[in-house]
Amino acid sequence: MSDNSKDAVPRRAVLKAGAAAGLAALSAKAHADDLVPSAMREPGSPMSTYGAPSPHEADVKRILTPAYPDISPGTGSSRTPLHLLDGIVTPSGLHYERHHDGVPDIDPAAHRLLIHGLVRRPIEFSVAALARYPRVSRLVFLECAGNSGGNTQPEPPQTSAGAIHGLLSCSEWTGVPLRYVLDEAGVDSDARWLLAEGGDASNLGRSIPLDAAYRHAILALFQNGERLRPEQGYPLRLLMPGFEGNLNVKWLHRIKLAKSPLFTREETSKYTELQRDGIAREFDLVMPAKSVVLSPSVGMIVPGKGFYEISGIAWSGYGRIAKVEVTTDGGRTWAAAELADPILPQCLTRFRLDWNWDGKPALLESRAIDEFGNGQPTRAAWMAPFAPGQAYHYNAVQSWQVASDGTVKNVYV
Ligand SMILES: Nc1nc2c(c(=O)[nH]1)N[C@H]1C(S)=C(S)[C@@H](COP(=O)(O)O)O[C@H]1N2
Ligand SMILES: [Mo]
Repeated sequence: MSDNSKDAVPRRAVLKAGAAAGLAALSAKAHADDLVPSAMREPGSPMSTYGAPSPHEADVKRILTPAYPDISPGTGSSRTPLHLLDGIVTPSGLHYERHHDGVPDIDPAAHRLLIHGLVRRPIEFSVAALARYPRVSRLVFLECAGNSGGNTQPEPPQTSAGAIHGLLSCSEWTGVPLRYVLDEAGVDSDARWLLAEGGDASNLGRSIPLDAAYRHAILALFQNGERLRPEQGYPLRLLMPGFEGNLNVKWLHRIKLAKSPLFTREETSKYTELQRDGIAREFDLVMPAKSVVLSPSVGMIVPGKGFYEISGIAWSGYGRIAKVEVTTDGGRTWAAAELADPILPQCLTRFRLDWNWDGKPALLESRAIDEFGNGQPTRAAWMAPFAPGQAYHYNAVQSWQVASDGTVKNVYV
């Protein structure tokens, strides 16, 4: 930890202080009964075939934001409650969802993946045939291009960190490198792009540069050790680590090799970035470096001065996170946060910093830098080139204002 912040404190000082005021001294007249809680007196529940979270954690759930609840209930998204989780892995049941026309019910025995277009021999794979190829596993984040777009609105949304930044999750994905099946089909030398199309009612299709797909794409069959969840594309999805969520086509059923992009609906009417000069950025596909403090964040109350751990996540579509700096005084001083292992490319990285709050108003921010030097702009700098309403790929620094009563607000600085 760098010590250029007046607030940086050695961890052992935190531990010595009992971390927080929460450690009540044991009453001298503690009755013997108190040492044998009721759960120690009766047998517990039996085993279950598939476990579920504790009923005491029922508030830890996705934040639903349907786009058109009446006319198209399957269109919209749900967000991961990032602020209620720790570590870097998103439990599968809390992975964010973004569906353009609902979750299809697909029988894996009937599902096929077609590879065609500029190939020597078009092939159709069953899921079982695909599953016989060698597999790889990668722990990577998935982020919707529209994530954090709420912070482009004129007034800062006073909703939880998950509600603002939770179109973001991280899983271990296991599947077959796309290049194995492309090599089976024999890609023509003049192919430069591929179209990936989903087998859902939205007909979602995206053009992807062949070079990047050949090197990085995975035909994902498993998520966090089990088969994909239906919401995440069961039985087969394309995984493009670090690329905007939309390219990670779910319920994948077709890949067509082509010379140029196909200019599908999703990459023309949406997922382009209109600038003030009238020019739209197209095929801006990699998610930029970003970070957010999750604890404390809006909705939490910092219960008085003393020792706290500031904690959050950082990520970059380009590679590994190299550094995260945190300020508690609105940018006058910055301290390097501790980065928790593992630090993987295109993966969430957990950062932590000990903080001794003096009880005065504090302005908390984090800024991440990845291994290639990509960082985060201020909100004003991020907003400058874009036309009003454009909110894709927002990666500006997030500012949280902690008031002296411990309440936390989202602020633009
Ligand atoms: N077939 C299909 N693929 C899709 C989508 C979709 O609606 N249909 N949504 C896309 C978008 S916009 C995102 S952000 C991610 C979301 O993946 P998730 O629902 O597993 O989080 O899937 C992408 N792939
Ligand atoms: Mo998305």
